[in-house]
Amino acid sequence: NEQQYLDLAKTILETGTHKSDRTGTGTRSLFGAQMRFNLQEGFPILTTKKVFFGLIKSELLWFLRGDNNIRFLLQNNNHIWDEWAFKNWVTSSEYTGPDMTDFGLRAQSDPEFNQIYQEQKSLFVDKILNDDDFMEKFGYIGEVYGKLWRDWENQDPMDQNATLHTDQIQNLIDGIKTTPDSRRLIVSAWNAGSTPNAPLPSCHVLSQFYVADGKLSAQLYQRSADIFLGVPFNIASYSLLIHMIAAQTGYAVGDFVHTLGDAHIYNNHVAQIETQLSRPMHPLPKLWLNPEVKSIFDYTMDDIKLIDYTSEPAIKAPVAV
Ligand code: THF
Repeated sequence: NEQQYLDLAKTILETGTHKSDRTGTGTRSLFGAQMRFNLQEGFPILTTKKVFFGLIKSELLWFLRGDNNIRFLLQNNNHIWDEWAFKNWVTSSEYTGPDMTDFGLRAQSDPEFNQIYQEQKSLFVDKILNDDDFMEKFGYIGEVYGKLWRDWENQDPMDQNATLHTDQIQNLIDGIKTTPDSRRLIVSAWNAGSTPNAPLPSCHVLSQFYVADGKLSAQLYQRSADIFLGVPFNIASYSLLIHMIAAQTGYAVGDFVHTLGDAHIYNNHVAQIETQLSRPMHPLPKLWLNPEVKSIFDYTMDDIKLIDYTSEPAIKAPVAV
């Protein structure tokens, strides 16, 4: 439950190594940690701060569509991936607007720049929503999650001229139904040939599903874990995925095991997490899934609901780009 998250955050604050990072923000970091959430005890969304479940739903539905273009997210008012597509745009030769070098860092320290940046970003968002050619070219976030989950492409080792297309989610569902004891119920979001060139290579790299005692569990290996902003989303997202797959394969829900590689708290999230650590927890909500939905790929926003979610207020923090 939530206490494990709070304990981990406290351990990183107290014992984490001061470590610089790609974004130039600076972190306290610890390598290797694990949390285990028993999904029978309630739905593990944090209650010590408000976590926006609508954003988690639309992001997961976006992955399940096999969609790697942010337009769907924008149509659902979800802006958590904007920065990555925006980065592609402003570093392309077609961009002729004001200089956006290091926009993530500069937006935090320079209010004048931040205004120009916000303007450019909202122009960008409008264009992704309304211009199909622009969307095709600059809404794409690379060979990560959705694309790899639903349509992993590789050359057929038996036939040089053929390309294989693999739907890992369909294979996972079929595998759970036909061979629940299998130790190969794996979904990979890391294609060594292409993923490292994405604007942001997948953070949740690999998950394994497991069936025992009539319950479906899953473990995620996450290579890089932004404890304050990302991890609360990742916990809820994978727990929701387990619920959905369990519903589609006829199992009850078991555990979500969350294994972290570089588990870090950004220096500009320290005050926020300290506030959070001082707050009380609330009882966990329950998840409702529409029982009429007969395929993992048919869920819509309205088919997924949290019941009785009460939490402490949201806490704002800048996302490192
Ligand atoms: N980049 C970084 N630095 N951390 C991440 O966790 C992360 N992600 C995804 C891609 N890049 C990342 C995006 N996931 C928020 C939450 C999840 C994200 C990105 C941002 C966020 O800012 N959440 C706010 C609310 C935002 C809003 O209302 O629009 C929050 O308070 O929770 C790891 O998957």
